[in-house]
Amino acid sequence: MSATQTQPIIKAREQRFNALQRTLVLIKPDAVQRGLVGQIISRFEARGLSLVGVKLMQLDAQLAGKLYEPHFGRPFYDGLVSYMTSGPIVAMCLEGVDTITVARKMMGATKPAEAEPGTIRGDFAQRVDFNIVHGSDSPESAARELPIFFSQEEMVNHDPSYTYFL
Ligand code: IDP
Ligand code: MG
Repeated sequence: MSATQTQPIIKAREQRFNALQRTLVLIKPDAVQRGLVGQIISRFEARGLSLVGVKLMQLDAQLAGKLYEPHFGRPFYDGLVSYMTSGPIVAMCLEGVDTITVARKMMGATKPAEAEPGTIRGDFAQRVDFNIVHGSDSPESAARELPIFFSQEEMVNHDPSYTYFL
């Protein structure tokens, strides 16, 4: 039997996984400043979530306010907007199976003191007001948040070969 005959037919990614989901993940200004971008992206790549959009950008108060609109009026809101506009961030659109839940679990609890070791916040952060990453918390949030950061054209459909094994 030739090698090619032992290979199962590789169907399109959407056919292999019937529940592909996209989410927004942000690497916040403190993490960019601390040089953690590569390590954070590596974790998502290693988990098999595919990067379909990525950009470095500087948020202004209007854009940060749009992202955190649900938190408007909270005591930490003004500080949160200052934090998010204090330097560049890296915005990512990640795609995979159950991506929203997987990315949130990988990030760990909002308060880093409660985040398990092995999670991004549990390994790299100490304070809730500098908790280094953002991830959409539900399909509804992802649908609201992704267009704030990415146009349709900026999210690139592709099929990384390694996902064949995941
Ligand atoms: P999440 O980022 O884990 O989804 P949320 O409750 O949605 O957490 O809060 C949004 C962001 O607001 C947090 O990631 C953190 O940066 C900030 N934040 C939340 N609670 C506090 C607080 O008590 N003090 C300061 N900042 C906070
Ligand atoms: Mg949230």
